[in-house]
Amino acid sequence: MSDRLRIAVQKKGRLAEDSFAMLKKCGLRFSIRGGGLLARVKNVPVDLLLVRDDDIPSFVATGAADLGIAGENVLVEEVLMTAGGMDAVIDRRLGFSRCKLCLAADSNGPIQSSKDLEGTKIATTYPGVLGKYLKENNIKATSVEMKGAVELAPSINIAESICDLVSSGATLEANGLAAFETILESEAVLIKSSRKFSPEKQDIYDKLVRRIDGVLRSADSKYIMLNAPKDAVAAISEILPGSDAPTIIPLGGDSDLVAVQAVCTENVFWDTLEDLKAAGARSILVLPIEKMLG
Ligand code: PRT
Ligand code: ZN
Repeated sequence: MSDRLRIAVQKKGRLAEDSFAMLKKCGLRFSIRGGGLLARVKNVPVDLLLVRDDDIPSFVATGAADLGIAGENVLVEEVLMTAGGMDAVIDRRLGFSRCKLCLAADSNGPIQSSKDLEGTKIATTYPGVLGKYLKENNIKATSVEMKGAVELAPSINIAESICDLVSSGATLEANGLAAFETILESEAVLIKSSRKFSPEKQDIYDKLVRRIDGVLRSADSKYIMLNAPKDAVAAISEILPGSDAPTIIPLGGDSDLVAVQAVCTENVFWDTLEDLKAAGARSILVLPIEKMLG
């Protein structure tokens, strides 16, 4: 058995580019070319299995892959649609490919809330998640499974409403539809099974997830540098969002001023900068952080 860690990722589609970008930020060097099923990472013992997103949870569950990157929507759907469930769970949320699975209908039609769904037909590519929602909410409606172009279903009288993924909302709007309920919020997730890795694979996994966590943390983190009078440092430290004790450096020449530097792990907004200025901070710089290893 190979001691290379195998990660199933979407070959082509909405998730693919961001999944590759995330792995590259983790320092993995690889190139995706041609129609190959496997891409070998050059500098780390990892192989990428390039597949359709719907297959990723079952590849992880059966051991064809050690890890997978897929939409939470796909994981939840595949688990619900597999008799007896599936040995695949979320290991980490990855923060990209955010979308919502929504119920939507004609913006001027008779269906304006989930109460109006009783006795109607709902078109979807997510019969598992929709079925669970209907059951839990005790709504008797028929789900009509489609493979795509769900947003067209109401206009061609296949169903009165739809249950589909929404990100910007432009597709719904272009089809005269409006979302009236969100039944699942989704983002890309790292998927794992409960099987134990060999010590070699565990080692590769530990290193990889440490880097993923670093990439996730640095995405929102900023490095703040500013000058301030010594007696304003305590007030300024209070305002810095999500930072540990800042580094205080005396400034040559002017004995009253110090330089304050800190890593902020939460978003730094213009409001925060204005608050810092009001507390006495000057020459405030906010810098992006590329990598972080705790
Ligand atoms: O070929 P393969 O099976 O691998 O890909 P696929 O065609 O099944 O999936 P793909 O590439 O379209 O999407 C992959 C994953 O991206 C999904 O499972 C979600 O987790 C995530 N994602 C994020 C989205 C969207 N946003 C999204 N907007 N997936 C699909 N959409 C579609 C939606 O179905 C609708 O048709 O985009 C349209 C709506 O977009 P807006 O921006 O107009 O609202
Ligand atoms: Zn798919």
